[in-house]
Amino acid sequence: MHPSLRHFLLGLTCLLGCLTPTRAENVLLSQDFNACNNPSGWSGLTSSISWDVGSTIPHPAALGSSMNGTCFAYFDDATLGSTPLTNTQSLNSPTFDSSPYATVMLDFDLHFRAPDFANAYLKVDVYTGTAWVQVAIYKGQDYNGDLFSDNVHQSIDLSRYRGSAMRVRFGYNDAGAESWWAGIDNIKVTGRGAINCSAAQAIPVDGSCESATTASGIFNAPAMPACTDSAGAGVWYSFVAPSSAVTVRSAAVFNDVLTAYSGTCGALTEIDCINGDIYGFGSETLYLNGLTTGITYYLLLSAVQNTFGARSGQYCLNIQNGANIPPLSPPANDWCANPLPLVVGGACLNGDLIDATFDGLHTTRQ
Ligand SMILES: [Ca+2]
Ligand SMILES: [Ca+2]
Ligand SMILES: [Ca+2]
Repeated sequence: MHPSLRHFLLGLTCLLGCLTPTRAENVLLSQDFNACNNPSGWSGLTSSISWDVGSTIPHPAALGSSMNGTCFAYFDDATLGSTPLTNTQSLNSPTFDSSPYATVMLDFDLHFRAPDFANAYLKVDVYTGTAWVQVAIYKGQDYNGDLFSDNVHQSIDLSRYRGSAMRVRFGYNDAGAESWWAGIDNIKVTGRGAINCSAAQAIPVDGSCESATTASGIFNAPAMPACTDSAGAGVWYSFVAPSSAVTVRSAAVFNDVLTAYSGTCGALTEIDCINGDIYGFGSETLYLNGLTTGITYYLLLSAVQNTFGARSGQYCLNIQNGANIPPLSPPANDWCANPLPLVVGGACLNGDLIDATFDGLHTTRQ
């Protein structure tokens, strides 16, 4: 069997095993409002007609309900009455740096009551460093009921807007009416999959499969890896060698390439690289030997760009202690000397090709 088939099967196994992967996160912004005051760095909480922080809101129709019993940020348009808001009232986050990460996610819990006022809305914007861009809007229905205890978790991909001066804001607009209210809690922005060596994510050896999504068009490496002539969508990881040998395995929706480096980010030395599955049907496995125990090494997972298929996307990566993990386990009839007998007229014979080796003989017609 061609080695690429084995890689494919191993990759498929990894993908299946990656259904509950780890998502080692870098927390770029986190706010739960549990201090019950205006958090440092946030704006839009200081005027009489603004967002506020509390464990419930003043208006009696809210029945003293809370999102989860802790303080949260809210806009209480019911208490403000029928006077229209002059502008969308925004709750603004401080600035954070999301530029080193391929995957940037915004998570928060949302309550929004507005079914009687179809044009009232709550929107979420992100600041790219040069402009505000709307990434979500909620209007025309409750999220997810009348009371603050009726709230929903939201997860929004901000990756395409990454930048060194990112901000998020939550804007409330009453559509010129006496509308209801909105609540926000547990705001978190996380980054995964470093696009620069300097932000490389440290992953444990013998840990779970590390999963994220690469960024199309971004490849920051000192040189083209030796085993390919095409590379993009690179993400960086680091690990500390537990012994002289480890096995690195990746599986991706794109044609992946694995490259290992020693040294430091400013002075990297490529020590090995693999693109054994050159068409990207399966996965890659990189066996590293001759490592120094206790030393940090770097890994670059990148995508071939000049063949068919995806140029970027989701992947899973893990490292195991020891070389050649798992060892080959070919079927009993791997070699011509140990054939399984086929009986003419007999039952269908079942088997598999997993870990079978190639004898080197080709058929004359293909
Ligand atoms: Ca809270
Ligand atoms: Ca109003
Ligand atoms: Ca490949």
